Amino acid sequence: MDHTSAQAERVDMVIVGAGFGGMYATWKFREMGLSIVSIEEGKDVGGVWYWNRYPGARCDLLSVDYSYGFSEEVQQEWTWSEQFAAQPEILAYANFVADRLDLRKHYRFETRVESAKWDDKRQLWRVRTSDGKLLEATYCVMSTGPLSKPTDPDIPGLSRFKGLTLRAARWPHEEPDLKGKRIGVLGTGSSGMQIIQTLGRTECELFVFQRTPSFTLPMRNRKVSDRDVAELKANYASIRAACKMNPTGGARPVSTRPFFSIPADHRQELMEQAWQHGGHTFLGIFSDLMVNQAANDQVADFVRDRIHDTVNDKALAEKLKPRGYPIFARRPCLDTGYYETYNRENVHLVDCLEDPIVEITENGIRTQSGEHELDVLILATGYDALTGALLAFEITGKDGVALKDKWEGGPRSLFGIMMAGFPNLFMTTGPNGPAALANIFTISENDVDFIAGVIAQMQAQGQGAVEPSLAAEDAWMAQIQTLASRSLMLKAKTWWTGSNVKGKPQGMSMFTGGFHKYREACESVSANGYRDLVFEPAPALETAAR
Ligand code: N01
Repeated sequence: MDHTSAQAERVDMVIVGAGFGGMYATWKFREMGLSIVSIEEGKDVGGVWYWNRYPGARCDLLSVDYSYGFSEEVQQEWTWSEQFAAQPEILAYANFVADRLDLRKHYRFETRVESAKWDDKRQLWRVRTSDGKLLEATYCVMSTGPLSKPTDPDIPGLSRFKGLTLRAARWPHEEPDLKGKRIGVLGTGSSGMQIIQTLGRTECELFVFQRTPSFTLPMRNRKVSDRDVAELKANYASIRAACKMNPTGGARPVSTRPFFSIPADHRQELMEQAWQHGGHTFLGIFSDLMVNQAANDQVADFVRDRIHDTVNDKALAEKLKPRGYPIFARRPCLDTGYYETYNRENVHLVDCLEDPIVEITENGIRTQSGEHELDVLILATGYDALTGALLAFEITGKDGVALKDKWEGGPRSLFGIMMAGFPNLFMTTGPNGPAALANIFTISENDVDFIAGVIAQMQAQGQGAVEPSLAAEDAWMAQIQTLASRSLMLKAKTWWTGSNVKGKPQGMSMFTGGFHKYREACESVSANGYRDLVFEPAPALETAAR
């Protein structure tokens, strides 16, 4: 059914997503006085944490980082119980924020955006949703998240399996009964590892189908003491300020010392200490791990030695050791006893490099050596990341140009926030910002604040449309490419570079220069009077109508 404009609902802004980016956008733009409709496919807030409720789901960023800094009420009233929070606690936090800031009233849940089309004459977006409605909005903010479109593996026969198929990224809200079952886990990235180390300790037979072994570091999670909480709450302002200056956008310190500038015995000591300390500390002890292959090799050897020490069966330890790509060129995982899990008799590794998967059958998975019978198949096979959710519906900009055509060779934008040819359309944690390489909360707050600055500028000057100049977008993309060409990240096959999805443009689209440099680049746009953006005055009629 087509809609005329008379049937459309006119608002200032449509926001897509009820993850942490979308929730902050909803609060911020409401506080600016804009009328808002926020759209979310899930039944409630939480984004990725609403969907990912698989056994052992837990964030591997420190809780202090994985939380908002914009609201003093929220950060003072909420108390994290663990250093690294589990999914139920993160989801409870999302619900707490939604209640405390009264965000739910702006949301239409269980609703998808089906298309968004720019009307250049009227300077607005026409947004069609799955409930058959048409919204007309001056601005659109896409907070669709870098990891929200899960992918199934391209293995023949997936639909033939007669047992229970579960997806990490779409885990049922009613807990399935897995006790005593033969369970196959496909995928050994962050999701798969958490599932394996959790289910491996339960009463079941667990078969891990591993293609590429991942590097993982010990999380060494602990409860947050009352003293820690008091200290944290007293120092939030300075912690948040420090996060903004940090390449990771988080509280973890990052060294400026290159690996080989430190004497060999001291390097070893630093690695031992970081290993014992746990978390991502290890990532921050040398400054050049992602640009110096020789340094990277030595750190990778240190971690491989720990696998050797932990796994009793030394032949099995060899199979679990990641090789052939630099450590940290794939997203590093944090684990709690992952390798120890393989010392249990009920946990079996199927090395799919040595014994490749041929097909999924009615009864399980057939590898070259034979069939592995299963009652349950868990897919932890990752995401069409960074661009997948944005390309899942039609977005059409100026002159009828579709986003999928603009991004045919890979995503292009200014900061992952705005695109030439797509006026008044904004993204948060978009594919050309630091997205997956820095703290998602710090990036989201930065991006929403940047957008708010642009809109305030438009309002002050009576502008109706804004987009970045093509020159500014090109310059930003060139910077991304230059930085990426120096990084070891391109040496691994990973969702960071799009190589996990068939037919997807390959390459590093994210800004690898660190959150602090990204923030400075964003801030320079307002500091130079928004010269990098092209504004169009508002049409007289639309201005008068509002
Ligand atoms: O996905 P992944 P994920 N046959 O893409 C395997 C965040 N996250 O959901 O590498 C066999 O990392 C694939 O094998 P290979 C975090 O940013 C965070 O685990 O292609 N295997 C790989 O092992 C993370 O990086 C948290 O050889 C197949 C796995 O599936 C991101 O989400 C927790 C296959 C996919 O791993 C994604 O993590 C969870 C096939 N045909 C997620 N196809 C925390 O905060 C795919 N695989 C802790």
